[in-house]
Amino acid sequence: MAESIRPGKLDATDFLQIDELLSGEERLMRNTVAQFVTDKVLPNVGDWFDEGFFPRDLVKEMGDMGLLGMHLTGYGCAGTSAVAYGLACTELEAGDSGVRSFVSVQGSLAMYPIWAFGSEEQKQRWLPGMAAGETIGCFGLTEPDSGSDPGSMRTTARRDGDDWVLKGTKMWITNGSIADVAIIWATTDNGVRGFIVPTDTPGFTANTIHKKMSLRISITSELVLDDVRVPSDAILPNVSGLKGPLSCLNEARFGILFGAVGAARACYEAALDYAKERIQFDRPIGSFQLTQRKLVEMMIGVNNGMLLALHLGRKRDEGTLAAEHVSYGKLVNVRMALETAREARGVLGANGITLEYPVIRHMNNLESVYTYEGTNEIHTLVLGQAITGLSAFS
Ligand code: TGC
Ligand code: FAD
Repeated sequence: MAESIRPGKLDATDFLQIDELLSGEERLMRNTVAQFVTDKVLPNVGDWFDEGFFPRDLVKEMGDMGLLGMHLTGYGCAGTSAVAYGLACTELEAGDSGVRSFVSVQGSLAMYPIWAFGSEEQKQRWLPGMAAGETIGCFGLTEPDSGSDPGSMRTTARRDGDDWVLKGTKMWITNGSIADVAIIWATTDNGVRGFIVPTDTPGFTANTIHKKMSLRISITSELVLDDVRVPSDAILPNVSGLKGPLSCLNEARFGILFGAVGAARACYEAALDYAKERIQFDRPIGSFQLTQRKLVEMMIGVNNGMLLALHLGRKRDEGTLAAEHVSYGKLVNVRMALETAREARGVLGANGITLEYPVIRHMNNLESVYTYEGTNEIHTLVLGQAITGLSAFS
């Protein structure tokens, strides 16, 4: 039997010492991304959010660091483990969900379908530039009247000679107005198919969506496809049906279930620091029982969220992760992060509503994260179906 259990001197953030479960290589990579966020994101992110500014200069830097399509192999991609990809998402989202969103969309939603379902020529043509951050991609699945139910999409692709002609509107598309290439999902006579569409193709327009109160450093756009003509080799040859886009979503949702822990951690740490220094009634507010309960709940959420993410990440690397596990992680960790952000906002009092502190920025961002990549309700129904065998989607 080991030595008796004694009180320990524990880290306020990594309370469960989850760091011990990471390899040296994973810790090194995590620390490198954390340093990048500290140096390049945190000093300006409040202003970027205020101004609705996307820091495009970071794209090339993230490419140089191997963060774009990092879990893919070959074609200039870093080929890291799933856990390493997840940990990078945690650190990026501790900076801002918009930075993690860029990386998710570029790597998991734009590069992954080419990597998984594209021809060799398509992979050679697109992936190296995308991995380097020289070519920006976006993913067009959602439409104005087709969100949670992408099977109801109206965008069509019809054959005309050797070409395909795409018509329809995509909505809420991350990176849309800055993308060089769009992965567009459209219905054909043979079901849903994916198309690689250069955004300078005649008939393709991207309109930036303004007045967002969430993900303000991320570009979100409407894409209009007005008889966009692409050659026969623009179609992704190796997948048909909704499982094509839904497989891409598994990859991006995996990044989010790690990423959300980063946003939650940033909010918890801001609240903890504040609670130790803010004096009311002649005492730090952190000395009040009600405040301590809030901080403890946040700390538990962050630690449990990281354990869950790491467990799912290890399963991904072993090849035993199911899509329903990803739904579990996205549902639980995003909900935890949003609850943590709201609680932290309260602990900061009036200061909690300003961009001088990170909390309200994360809180507002997480409202989008709660909705995109499958809403809280959709993932609940995925789990409901998994445990009952009964579908409640419609
Ligand atoms: P259903 O009939 O169940 O399935 C149709 C086909 O798809 C397969 N499938 C999956 N394949 C891979 N991964 C999954 N997770 C899959 N789920 C289902 C299924 O086996 C079937 O294949 P086959 O071969 O039999 O044809 O489909 P359904 O129409 O009932 O829909 C199920 C539902 C509701 C879960 C799905 O539509 C869904 O996930 N809806 C949510 C839509 C969504 O998440 N949209 C996200 C858009 S992209 C985005 O938000 C980017 S945000 C930017 C950022 O990440 O930062
Ligand atoms: P709806 O589907 O209309 O849902 C509205 C409400 O009804 C939700 O609460 C939902 O959970 C609930 N609901 C729907 N169906 C059911 C049901 N069967 N049972 C119970 N409740 C239900 N999409 C892309 O394709 N590419 C992108 O890059 C992208 N980026 C995005 C970026 C941002 C900032 C945002 C906010 C969204 C983005 N999206 C993107 C779109 C996103 O995926 C959708 O918003 C999401 O899938 C939900 O669709 P919806 O907004 O149309 O809501």
